[in-house]
Amino acid sequence: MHGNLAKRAFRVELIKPSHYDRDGYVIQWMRSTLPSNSLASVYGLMRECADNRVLGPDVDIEVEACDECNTIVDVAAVAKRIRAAGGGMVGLIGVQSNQYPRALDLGRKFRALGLPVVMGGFHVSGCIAMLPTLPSDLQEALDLGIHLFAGEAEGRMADILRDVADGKAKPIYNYLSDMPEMAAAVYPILPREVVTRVAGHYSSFDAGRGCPFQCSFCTIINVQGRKSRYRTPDDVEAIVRANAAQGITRFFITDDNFARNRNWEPILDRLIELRERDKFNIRLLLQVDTLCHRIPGFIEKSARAGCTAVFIGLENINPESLMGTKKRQNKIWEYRDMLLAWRAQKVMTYAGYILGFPTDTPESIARDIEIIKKELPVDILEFFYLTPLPGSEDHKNLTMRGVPMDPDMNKYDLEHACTAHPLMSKETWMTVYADAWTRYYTDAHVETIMRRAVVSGINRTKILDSLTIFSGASRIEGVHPLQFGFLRRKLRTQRRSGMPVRNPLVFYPWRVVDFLESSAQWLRLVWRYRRIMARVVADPASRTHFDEALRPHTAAGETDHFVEMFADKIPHTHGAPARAPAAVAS
Ligand code: B12
Ligand code: SF4
Repeated sequence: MHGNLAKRAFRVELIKPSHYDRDGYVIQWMRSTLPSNSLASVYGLMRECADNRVLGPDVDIEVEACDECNTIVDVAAVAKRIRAAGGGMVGLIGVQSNQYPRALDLGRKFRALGLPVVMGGFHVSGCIAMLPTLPSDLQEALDLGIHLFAGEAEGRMADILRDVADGKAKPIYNYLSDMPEMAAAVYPILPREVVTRVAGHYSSFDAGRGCPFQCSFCTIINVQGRKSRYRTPDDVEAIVRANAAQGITRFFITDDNFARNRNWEPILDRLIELRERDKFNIRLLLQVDTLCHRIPGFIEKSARAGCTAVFIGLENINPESLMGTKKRQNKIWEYRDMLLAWRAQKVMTYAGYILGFPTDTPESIARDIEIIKKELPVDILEFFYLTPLPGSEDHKNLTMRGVPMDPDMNKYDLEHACTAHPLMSKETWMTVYADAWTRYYTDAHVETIMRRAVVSGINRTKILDSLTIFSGASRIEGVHPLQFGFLRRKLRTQRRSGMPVRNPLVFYPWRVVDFLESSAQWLRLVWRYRRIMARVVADPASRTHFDEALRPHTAAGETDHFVEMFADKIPHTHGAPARAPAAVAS
């Protein structure tokens, strides 16, 4: 068709940067455990530009995507491919604050080779949305000639590509005040060879953006807004069909709060249809809030649509802490019923728990974790430091007040103390964080979780794998389970700028010992947990297992220990239980 035209190519290399571990090596694996939806979103947009030949009928736009969490970035090879095509650009995709130093290191290398670089993601968007002036790290990128993109790229990508191809790209593209509609927007997609680098072959899409709540530690509401924007059931069906055509039917729906997606029901109805009528073997991972059980039919339909696991923003069980961060929607007296509702549908629950609220002390945290173990039927608990993430109200307030915060963005991964705590020293806070994993994942409690899973009919392999990963990732690999993968890679030459590349004679022996030590620890953990599971499965009592956490609160006349514990801290809001404070609160 275009036979008479002299063909040219423009090559777009999309890289989702990872970040550095404490030794300065890039955190990357043979297989990562979670997909990058930012990468899928930008890839989808670039593919559309390629299909529409936005640089002219004679220009083939070639697009390649890589997630650095599971793929090594070879800077020289990328540059060679772009040069061989006759031109192109590097896109640094979905760069979070903790990934910013790594993104800048990569950007610096590509700029030194004379390639155009465009960077987008939450660090750029969050800083530009919330701070009165450009922070020095963003200025550093501009000084290197990196172009910054703030806001959402749906409907904007063609303009950017044309600007870059014409050598007229602007230093900053700021679309923060103009959020695109999501209905009929181009959807996230990745080629099969990129998806299969994620264990379990999970792909992803966001069924909507925006959250109505106002948590002060959250960046999302300041970048994507508080109004619910959502995809249509037709779009969601198109996403499922496009992925299924390449053999992918597992999805992480990345809405921060799918329960507040105003279109949740038609979307789930369509997924149910695809599953039950058209026999697509859909599996879903969702993120929801603690009030989702109040939405009639939400949990049941999620399960019918293929949901096998949910991430829930529990955050804390102390009402004082929740109020302090404006997380007013979290009603602790409803946590158990909410968790039981998911359990009734055989859905596994992961709950995030934040450590370091202003009133937290080592004693209160230890007490609260013990309460959770006894009172809440949650499967997996994951811990985070309360962190002033750039883009959040907390970060803005601390910046305006001149409160010191750690200048190293690599640490803003929710696994480091980035600012002072009013009651705990940094060292104490760090000990509390490390202890939290040990305190929750005791063998005794792991066994209880397995017994609860067996009696509730939750998939045993899934619970065993999740317990192993969440129990071991932080303690063995020194990374949060959300950043975990299988078979850690550490490249001698890919070290953080400013840290010396070690001599091979020093590096390789160190790495061998390092690898053997962690492998031995993993083998021990896997073996131990498998034995516990075998014991639980063989025990007939497991099939009738019952404990306090499995008792519904709604049972008439039951004493609610969990609520009593915090009775004096529960605000008198609508629907809150009015109870006398516990006589002794230890
Ligand atoms: C899904 C998700 C994950 C997934 C997958 C990561 C991913 N990025 O897809 C997982 C579970 C792995 C994850 C992990 C973490 N996450 Co996360 N994650 C999200 C979540 C909920 C959705 C991401 C998404 O798909 N957004 C939709 C896309 C389309 O938006 P986007 O990334 O901004 O991209 C758009 C624009 O920015 C722009 N754009 C982006 N890049 C580029 C590049 C170019 C060249 C151009 C032109 C445009 C462009 O175009 C895109 C389309 O509009 C966000 C919150 C949110 N609502 O975004 C948090 C979020 C990004 N995560 C966050 C954090 C802190 C983390 C963790 C560090 C901590 C944690 N344990 O949760 C880890 C880090 C580990 C890791 N390796 O990523 C923070 C980052 C805040 C910040 N200032 O850095 C966020 C904002 C949530 C929050 N708590 O505030 N996360
Ligand atoms: S519920 Fe989640 S997404 Fe919504 S404001 Fe709070 S932290 Fe942000």
